Amino acid sequence: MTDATRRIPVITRILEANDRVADENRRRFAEAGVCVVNLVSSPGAGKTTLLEHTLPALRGGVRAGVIVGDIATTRDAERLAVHDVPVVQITTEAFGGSCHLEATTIRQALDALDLDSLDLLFVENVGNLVCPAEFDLGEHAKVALLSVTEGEDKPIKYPLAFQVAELAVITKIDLVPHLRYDLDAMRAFLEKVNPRLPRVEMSIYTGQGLDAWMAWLEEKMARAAKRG
Ligand SMILES: Nc1nc2c(ncn2[C@@H]2O[C@H](COP(=O)(O)OP(=O)(O)O)[C@@H](O)[C@H]2O)c(=O)[nH]1
Ligand SMILES: [Mg+2]
Repeated sequence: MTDATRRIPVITRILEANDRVADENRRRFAEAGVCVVNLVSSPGAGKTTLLEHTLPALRGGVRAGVIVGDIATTRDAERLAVHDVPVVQITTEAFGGSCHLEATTIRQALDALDLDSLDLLFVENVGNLVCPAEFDLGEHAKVALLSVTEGEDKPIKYPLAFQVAELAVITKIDLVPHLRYDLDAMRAFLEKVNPRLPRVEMSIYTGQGLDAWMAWLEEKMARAAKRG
């Protein structure tokens, strides 16, 4: 047996253990009536920026909270805490600098949150388009962000992130005129890896796509509430 073949059963066991805790998290979210949205992307695609603009735009008394994962620093939590919502920062440095959040890390973070007082909980995952896609946290939906500065081909290079996601947010659309970027090629690559994936093309700075994103969130929350 090679090292590589020996590693596969170990990874399977890790994922199975993760899934058990994810189911437990899912039950807790359902009991508390909170909708959980997990944002996944490469570093710098715009997850924190999107949350900075989403939190003040929430209407109808929606009570939101955020769990932020990073390898080091509490910078994102500090950026988000000014919006007067509960923010829990997880720095994975303490767990060997893990490149993703796992269901057990979320379970731990929940100790610092009053779930019953929330309607919507965002998870900003560690910046990485690979591992976060593999781990179920018990969330209602994963959202994959992809910025135009990363190139058109990332959906076919990192297909899993776009296959497990329920929405793709293409960020920094305002930068397209400054790049040699083929929007149609990116759209075709996304279509190839997941033909059913809805897409919002967004610019925080022009406001493009923000209404569509807020509408998607509202629908997701309504559906989560119905499921109970
Ligand atoms: N031009 C442009 N820049 C953006 C947009 N969204 C985010 N950014 C910039 O992208 C950089 C990284 O954003 P950040 O939210 O920290 O990314 P994160 O690592 O995914 O949380 C920041 O300098 C943001 O200002 C956008 O729509 N257009
Ligand atoms: Mg961030």
